[in-house]
Amino acid sequence: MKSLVIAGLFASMAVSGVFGAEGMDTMWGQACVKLRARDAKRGQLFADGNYAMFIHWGLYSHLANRVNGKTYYGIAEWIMHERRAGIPVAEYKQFAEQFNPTQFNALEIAQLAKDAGMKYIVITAKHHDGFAMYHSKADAFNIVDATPFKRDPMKELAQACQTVGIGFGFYYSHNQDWTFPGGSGGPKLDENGQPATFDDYFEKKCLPQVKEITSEYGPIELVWFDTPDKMPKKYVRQLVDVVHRNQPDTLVSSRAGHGLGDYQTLGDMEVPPENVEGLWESVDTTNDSWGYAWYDENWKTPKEILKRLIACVARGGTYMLNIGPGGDGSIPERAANSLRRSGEWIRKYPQVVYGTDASPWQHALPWGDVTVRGKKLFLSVFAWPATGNLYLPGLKTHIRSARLLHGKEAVPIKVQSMGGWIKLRIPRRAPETLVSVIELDLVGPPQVDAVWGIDPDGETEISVDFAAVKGAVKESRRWMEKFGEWKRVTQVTSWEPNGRATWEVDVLVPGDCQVDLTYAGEGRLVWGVTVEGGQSIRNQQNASHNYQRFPIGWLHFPARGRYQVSVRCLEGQTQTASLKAIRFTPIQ
Ligand code: FHN
Repeated sequence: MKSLVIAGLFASMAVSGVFGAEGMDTMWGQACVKLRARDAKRGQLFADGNYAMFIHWGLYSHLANRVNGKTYYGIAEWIMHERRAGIPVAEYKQFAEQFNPTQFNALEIAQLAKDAGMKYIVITAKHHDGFAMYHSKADAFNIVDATPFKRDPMKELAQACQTVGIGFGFYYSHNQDWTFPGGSGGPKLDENGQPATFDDYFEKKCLPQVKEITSEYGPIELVWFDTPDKMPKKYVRQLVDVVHRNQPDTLVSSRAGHGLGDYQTLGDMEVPPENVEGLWESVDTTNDSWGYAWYDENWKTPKEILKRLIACVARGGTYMLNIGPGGDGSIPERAANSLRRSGEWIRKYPQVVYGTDASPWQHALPWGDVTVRGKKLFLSVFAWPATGNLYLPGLKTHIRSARLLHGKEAVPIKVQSMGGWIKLRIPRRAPETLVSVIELDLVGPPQVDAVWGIDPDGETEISVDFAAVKGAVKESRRWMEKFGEWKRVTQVTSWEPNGRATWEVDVLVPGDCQVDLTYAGEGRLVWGVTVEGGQSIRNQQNASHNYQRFPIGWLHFPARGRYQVSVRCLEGQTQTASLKAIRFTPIQ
């Protein structure tokens, strides 16, 4: 259903390093990709299945982020790297002798993905540590030749995916290989003490292995290359050609590098605030790490999984959610439970997720999000208003009918049009504990005025992504919360004396609103908020190095209609003050 005409240019705002840009994101490569008409068949995978399972599983899973009794916090598959435990190559390789994942059960994993509502699995054939999780003839550092396990779990999983009827694909670290001489980050000398080049690694290991994974495991939906960094284009070209030659219907991730991928992968763990054009995916994980970390119990709840999945689908993309099986091959039970529970919901409301188009509002709404199928809108309500009203701003197309869904049952609900808004009369209690769904049947394809409306009954938070900025700098910023755990925001910073961020908002119910600002900064800051042609307020509040919400005061909207609301940073360390969002809460 999604358009295959790709613009594919990733928003190229500056990536600033206020908290210390740690560089890993720069390894993701040029994200600009263009799906060509001849690739339309490949693009179909994303059009039909917006949800997939990512699996990081390797020798690192056996270490689980603990070496010699010391725990390392961050993404566990990097444990051997010098920025983590710094395990010498020979020592790391020896761990293979202890790696015996006897609890691995391919059918159980494939069935879990299916129960979760996922349409295909992408698993690490080889991560940066160079250890192949399949039987590679090109290099003996693999799970069949180097461990007591002796089985090829990738053969078993490829088969299991066919059995349960989902797709299968491989992750392959093509540039970084920390154990093979000449690989990026790998030993500089070969086994004979001779200097090793990237070409050696490429010819002896990388290219033959990519040939293996694309020719010995049946049909592959996707090959997910990662962190191309400075890998020369000629190598990437060869790999992409091999994939397409061996598997003409296979998609290649943009992290192949040099714009040679078929579709765009956003930054790790990134759910974009605005619709993104073209064919894209977001990759995320069920806790904080990709690979198994013994301490990591920070699981996403079933509701959080659904919110992030629906947000990606509503922004026009695909969501791939990771699990990290343990060193024994078992799936962490809490991850499995969250996936199953969210999967039950998807089975009840498949029309919300699969084969849908992006929200015509282009962004989330205060209470949830919207997906589209032809003339039908699906309103996924994450925060059910207890007032009995749900407000929808800016819908211009006439509604033929509105129904509150409860599985296969549907209860008609009343619709009232007022001042360009729709008011839906809903029960005070949500029918679903996770996410309730309202279906709107329209007389034609949805036409929407995508201006932000201030919800009369709840909180409306609007990020600076949607603000026009003058005399200050709007920039995208990424940082690692823990090693490898990426966060991204858009912020407005470096305020000049007249600098301002301005939002257009639509007000349905006149009156007072509490205004809060979310920002980071230093010391105390004085902020001003002004309604053009109306009231101005100002206040001094503290600041924190991390984004926090602070109350500013009450602001008056005298009548129904459109307003320009501007924020300025008036006093204090205005150069480092970094505004993330404004929030309006009508005073009842
Ligand atoms: O370095 C890898 C990381 O270990 C993990 O595989 C993620 C998944 O997107 N990709 C790289 C960092 O972006």
